[in-house]
Amino acid sequence: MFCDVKLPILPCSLLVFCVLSVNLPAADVIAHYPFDKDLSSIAGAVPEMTSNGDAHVDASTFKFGGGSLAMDGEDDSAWVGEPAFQFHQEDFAISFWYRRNNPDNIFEPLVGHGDSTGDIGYAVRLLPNPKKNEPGWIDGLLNDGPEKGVQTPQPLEQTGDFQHVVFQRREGTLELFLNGELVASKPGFGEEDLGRKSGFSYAFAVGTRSTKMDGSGSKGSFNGNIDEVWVFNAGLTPGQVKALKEKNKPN
Ligand SMILES: [Ca+2]
Ligand SMILES: [Ca+2]
Repeated sequence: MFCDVKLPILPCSLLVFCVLSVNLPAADVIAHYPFDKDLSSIAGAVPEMTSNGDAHVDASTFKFGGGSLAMDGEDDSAWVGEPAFQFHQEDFAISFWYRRNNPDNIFEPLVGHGDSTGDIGYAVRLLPNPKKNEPGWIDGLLNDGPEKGVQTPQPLEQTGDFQHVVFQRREGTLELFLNGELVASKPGFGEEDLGRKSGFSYAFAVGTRSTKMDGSGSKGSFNGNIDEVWVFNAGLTPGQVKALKEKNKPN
């Protein structure tokens, strides 16, 4: 129970409400970036993100709590260089909302840690579909390995509405949830080490990938809005995923 955990670092009533109602294990929350006012996490002892380019918190575009992270697709991103986001063989979960600005059938990075760098990291991104009249893919993967991921078709209405995505490893199985429903899973990844490349360290980044701890090396940029980014060092139950989707929408 949250009250037994006693996390005095959670000042926001939104998080308290969410942790209470979703029954998330608060000790497993590494960060929650609501992007309501700024680039601060309201959970976990992690530093504020830094924005690159024109990326900014836009309070006018999103109803959840008052703001979201807005990016224009050209050199925009936000990142935080913090070891807590580097996983190895443990379970983890990433939860967020995204909305695209245009329906281009192109690659766009969403959220991740050191993607496109080989044996390090995890990522969720949008992939184009070679068949022009069919939707592209939402792709969650480990260590930049195409065979180490799970995919689902992008919703057709994604330029108008925010979509909720959870990508996680739970008891060694990769799982992808779209709008609260489990849409793809693949077992057998409990041994996959996400930090094997010694000497390389990467930041957790939103809207780009391959960003190093000092913010350099960023590749690609998302064109749209991202909101309510959560990172856990544990997998979530289907009920917790659904509750996050339903409850992390304050008026
Ligand atoms: Ca928000
Ligand atoms: Ca820009």
